[in-house]
Amino acid sequence: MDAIVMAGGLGKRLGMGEKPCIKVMGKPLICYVLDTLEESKKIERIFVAVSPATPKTGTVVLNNYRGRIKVIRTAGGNYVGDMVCAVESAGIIEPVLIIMSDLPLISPALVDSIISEYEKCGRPAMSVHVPISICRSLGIRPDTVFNRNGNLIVPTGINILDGKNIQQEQEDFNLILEIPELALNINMVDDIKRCEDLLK
Ligand SMILES: Nc1nc2c(ncn2[C@@H]2O[C@H](COP(=O)(O)OP(=O)(O)O)[C@@H](O)[C@H]2O)c(=O)[nH]1
Ligand SMILES: [Mg+2]
Repeated sequence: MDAIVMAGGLGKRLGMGEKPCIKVMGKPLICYVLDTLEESKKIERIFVAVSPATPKTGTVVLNNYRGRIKVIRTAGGNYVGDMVCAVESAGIIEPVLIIMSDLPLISPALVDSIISEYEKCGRPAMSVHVPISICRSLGIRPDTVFNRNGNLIVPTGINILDGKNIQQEQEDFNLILEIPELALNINMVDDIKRCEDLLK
């Protein structure tokens, strides 16, 4: 399966410039997810969707992953629109993993197990969530919460969609995993410390 890393956000909440390039334990944030994807057995091609808000990120990717990872320039300011544009410009007509650049704790084994769950779920699309209890135990206040049959779940920023119907709404399976590493994305300055503690 191919993967697209979304990396064209404004990073306003963090306020440290281009978020995918900030250093976490000396390494650019986006490199955590890129290294993980390169090590995942089930991932084939990797693309990064940057925007005019993240020019440096494109350079970091091109310099560190010469020829192995492609950079796609999207318009920015519209996550879903940019995602559709990235899938189309990559020419992907199969299921594709869409992941955010600010998830440094995900392991290759976790990516592979998410893809295995997708292969079993029987739906064209799958979105990965954590129960809200995981966020609470880490002291994180989530941006978005959904109520699924009385259970509160939080989207993690990992989706699989069918590339050939990327313009259409797709029937979505909610995969809910009780894995703290999925809950921690870097949005605020405090999240960097939380992350470094878990990486150590
Ligand atoms: N290409 C693209 N990426 C985006 C867009 N919005 C957010 N992203 C990326 O998606 C990830 C998650 O977004 P979020 O945490 O809201 O990022 P923020 O806007 O930079 O705080 C980050 O890696 C962003 O760079 C967008 O409009 N276009
Ligand atoms: Mg985020």
